Amino acid sequence: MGAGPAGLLLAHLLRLEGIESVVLETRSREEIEATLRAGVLEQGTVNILNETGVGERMMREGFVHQGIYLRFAGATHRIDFKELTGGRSIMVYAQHEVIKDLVKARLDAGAPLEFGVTDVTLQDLETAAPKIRYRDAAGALRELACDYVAGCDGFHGVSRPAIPSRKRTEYSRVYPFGWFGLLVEAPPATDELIYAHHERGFALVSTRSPKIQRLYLQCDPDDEVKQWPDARIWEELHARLANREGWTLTEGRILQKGVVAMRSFVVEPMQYGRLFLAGDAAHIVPPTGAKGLNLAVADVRVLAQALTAHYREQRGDLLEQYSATALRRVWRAEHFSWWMTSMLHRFHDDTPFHHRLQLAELDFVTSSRAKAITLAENYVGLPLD
Ligand code: RFL
Ligand code: PHB
Repeated sequence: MGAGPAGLLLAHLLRLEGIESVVLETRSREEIEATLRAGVLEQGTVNILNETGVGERMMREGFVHQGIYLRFAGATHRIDFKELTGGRSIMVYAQHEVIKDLVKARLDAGAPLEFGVTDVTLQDLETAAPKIRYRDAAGALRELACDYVAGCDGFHGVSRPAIPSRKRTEYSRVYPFGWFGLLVEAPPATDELIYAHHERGFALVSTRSPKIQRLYLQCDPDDEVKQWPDARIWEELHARLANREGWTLTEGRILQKGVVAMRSFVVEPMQYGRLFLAGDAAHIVPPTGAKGLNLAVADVRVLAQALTAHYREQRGDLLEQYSATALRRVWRAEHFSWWMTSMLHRFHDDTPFHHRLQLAELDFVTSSRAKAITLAENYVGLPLD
């Protein structure tokens, strides 16, 4: 269920093991290939895409970054991933490009992937013969008889609610701010991402290509795009990214604007009968740590290994352990994302005391090697095994 990174990659990994699956997606191919979301891939994510034959365009068009910048109190400090983690780095390559690569690989292989399905319901999940009922793009009613159902249908999908509420526990935190995301036609302003702490709120400078840059500004979660005319956007960005080093942001034509809500969320367990949840269907992180897509990839890697052990070796133990195995990494990423978010954003109830605590934390992260390693290890991604 779902042709996001989780569903498409799971289907790809299973196909390479000779395990059949059908991918169902409510949206159209055009829509999923055009939705702007994540941009940062961990080393482990990059390795999986390369090892399974879908990394070629990423290696050609993506950017390898060996660090990030933290900017606060008008000064810029580099966190050197390569040096702090023994040579690990990240790849800046847009999520919708990963989606395009995975969709193409699946269609080229002639494997089933249906777009535009509607009225999806899950049946008999607690039995050995679960079913998915849906309407296909032509409007015909269909029923799929399955061995297993992978709920990779994102935070607003039908999989998680298909688990009876008494059988699941949900943990959640909604932040009192959002991110205003922009796509700008301009050359890169920086060689690596800049995460900026400022009393007017957080700002982030990321990139997409030599001609297109991705910028984010902390905003009110209820803000609408019309409240942010271009002049206000540039004024805020320049103020929040101000520095004493002579660096300036390159302005350009704004191609796209949108508001992103910020939340932390986990459901436990990530399994009910023959339904296994993966990715945003099971957990959400605020984007500050760039972990969401990478967690989806880590989940489906564990799930693909467990399903492979089941079909190849008739071993059920890995499937039984799936939720516990995945949740250990999920909670680590939840903590990291919450910590980055808390350190870098302005909160409603901010007091001068709280602001000084954030600066003390940022000062420590950029002066203590141990603390810098903690950030770097988490950002590049902990080992997958
Ligand atoms: P997705 O990508 O939401 O895909 C779920 C798919 O399921 C479909 N669907 C259904 N299909 C069938 N039946 C149904 N009933 C269905 N209901 C829904 C949906 O149409 C959709 O196509 O979930 P998935 O695969 O778990 O992937 C998760 C990631 O998309 C997400 O975690 C990241 O985008 C989060 N994220 C980031 N993650 C990173 O690792 N690095 C980043 O730099 C990063 N930056 C971001 C982000 C998310 C952002 N937004 C917009 C929340 C930046 C932003 C601004
Ligand atoms: C992005 O480029 O979209 C991006 C980068 C880093 C983040 C979140 C999003 O933490």
